[in-house]
Amino acid sequence: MIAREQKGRLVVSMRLSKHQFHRDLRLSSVWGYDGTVPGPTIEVERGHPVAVEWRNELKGPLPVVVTSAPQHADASGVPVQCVPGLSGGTADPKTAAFSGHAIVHLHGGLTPAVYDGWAENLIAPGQSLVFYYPMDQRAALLWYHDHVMGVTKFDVYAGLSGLWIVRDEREREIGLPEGPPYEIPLLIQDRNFETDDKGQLTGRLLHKTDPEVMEAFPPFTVVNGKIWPVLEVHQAQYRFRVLNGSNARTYRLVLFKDGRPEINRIIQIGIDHGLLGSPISVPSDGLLLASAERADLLIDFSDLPAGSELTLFNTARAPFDGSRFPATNAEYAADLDGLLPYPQVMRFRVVAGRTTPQPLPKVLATDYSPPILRELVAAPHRVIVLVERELEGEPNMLTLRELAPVAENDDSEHMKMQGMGEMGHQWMDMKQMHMGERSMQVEIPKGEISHDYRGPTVTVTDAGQTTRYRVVASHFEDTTTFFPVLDQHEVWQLLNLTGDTHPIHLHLDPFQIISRRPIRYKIPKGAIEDVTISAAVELERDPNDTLDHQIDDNERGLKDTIRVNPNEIVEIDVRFTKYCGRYMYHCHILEHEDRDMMRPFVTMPRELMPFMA
Ligand SMILES: [Cu+2]
Repeated sequence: MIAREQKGRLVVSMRLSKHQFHRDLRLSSVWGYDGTVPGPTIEVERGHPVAVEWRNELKGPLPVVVTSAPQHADASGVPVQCVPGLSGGTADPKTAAFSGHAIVHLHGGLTPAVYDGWAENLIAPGQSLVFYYPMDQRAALLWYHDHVMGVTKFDVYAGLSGLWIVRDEREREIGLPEGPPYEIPLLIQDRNFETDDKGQLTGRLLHKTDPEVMEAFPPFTVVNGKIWPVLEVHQAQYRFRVLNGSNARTYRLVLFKDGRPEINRIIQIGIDHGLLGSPISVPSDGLLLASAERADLLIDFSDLPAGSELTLFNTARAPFDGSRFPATNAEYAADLDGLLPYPQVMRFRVVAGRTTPQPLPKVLATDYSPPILRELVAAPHRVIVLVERELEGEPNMLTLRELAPVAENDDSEHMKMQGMGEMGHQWMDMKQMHMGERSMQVEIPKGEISHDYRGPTVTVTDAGQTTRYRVVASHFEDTTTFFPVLDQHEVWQLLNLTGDTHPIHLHLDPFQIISRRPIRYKIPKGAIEDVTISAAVELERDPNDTLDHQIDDNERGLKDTIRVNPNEIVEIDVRFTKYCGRYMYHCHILEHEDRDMMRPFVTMPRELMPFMA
């Protein structure tokens, strides 16, 4: 669907329809944009606004059986998530009662807040909304998907996602393939299916979790709506626009031919928000993509004889925790305990028809530069801890807990409070703290600083200096504490106190990663309450930690989703540029986002800050 050909005015209807995920599988009922899975790929031109009328013509019930199996593994020890069927679970009646409320978010879009798809602003069946997308942003692969509060995991699983490509002149100067046949989007997802009394697949979509794993990790990999597809390619260079659109699964993609990885056949030129500064190789273990991450890849098949076959494997265990797997063993990556029964993703079959690839310039993007650390020292810092709370008899609760510093009782020198800076009246105080070589300031929301606070705290110790924090917000509906000022750089620090990797996504502008470092932490027994938490975090490596905590080359660019691994702090350079209003940031594991790893922030024009009493 090319916006230009429709004068920038598009109509997309969300509809109940039928889709065949595999030629040997019966038809599945789906909810799809224009009734297709994935939805139509929308192509737009930078600087040419697009209006989309999103029509909700969905009919309930949800075309997905939702169940939580009573056991993690069956009698033979196979985890139930690795097999089709309900595995003794019963269909959840609450989800079967859905009538089809929806809301659309354009992921990666620089979109005014009213059109961003706030999770509670729903379009009921029979209603429609016209969303206006300015498209004043660089070329990139974006995607649109449902974002309804609490049930995004089911709506996206039912089929509500599609790709959105922004094009610009820089990509044309470079001479990159645009459109068929040599540019091909690959939307990777995973799905499971119900079985009948005889154990035969019915085709009906199944979202299955279990008592030990709250995320659905379905066994069948789906690319562009097809399980394990084969793509015929000419002896030519192709451009693949890859998106991980799965609910929860992280992929580590390894291209294989004749029993060996062919990592060097792939050149990566772009990430979430478009072109990198220069072409790079993908990591030697393979290309990691957590939910919502994108990669722009060139793969050259021009040297291969017709009839050659290459297979794309996934080697990432689930739930993903950042651990490595050697690319050379990708064929044998199947791992039931790692909820990866089939590492196969797709296959490429080379057919006759040779073209010589165009040489690629050494410089790709010229419109951004890496973060300048010394300029960020004085930037406002925001601290967020990722916390998992275990609950009896129900799935765990995950939260993004926003922290504010509290004064030390002993008033030690590094905690000395400072007066308000040039920030305006929004912030009452600033505090100096030291992290390694750098000295930085923490912004404290007005009214949040407390010299006499005696409750649970999170302490963060770096190079002998300790800062105490308390939680000021945990759940989505808690008060808003983040009010970023437009055009001002901020440092957001994400500290992962859980055992899994979380891809954290910010709506609106892209950001850049500054650092990724190991942490160790202690949480006393019972110290994770609904809102509060006590924890002692040190910015040093845990002796049992085997991760390298490196920043991959393909993370040094404009990102909107960043992986935060276990035992890790990730710092990102955030700057919102244009649109004011209420947006969300969240974990992009949809089961986490829905429960309750999502928080609001409000972007503000500087001149209004003094009036934010
Ligand atoms: Cu998460």
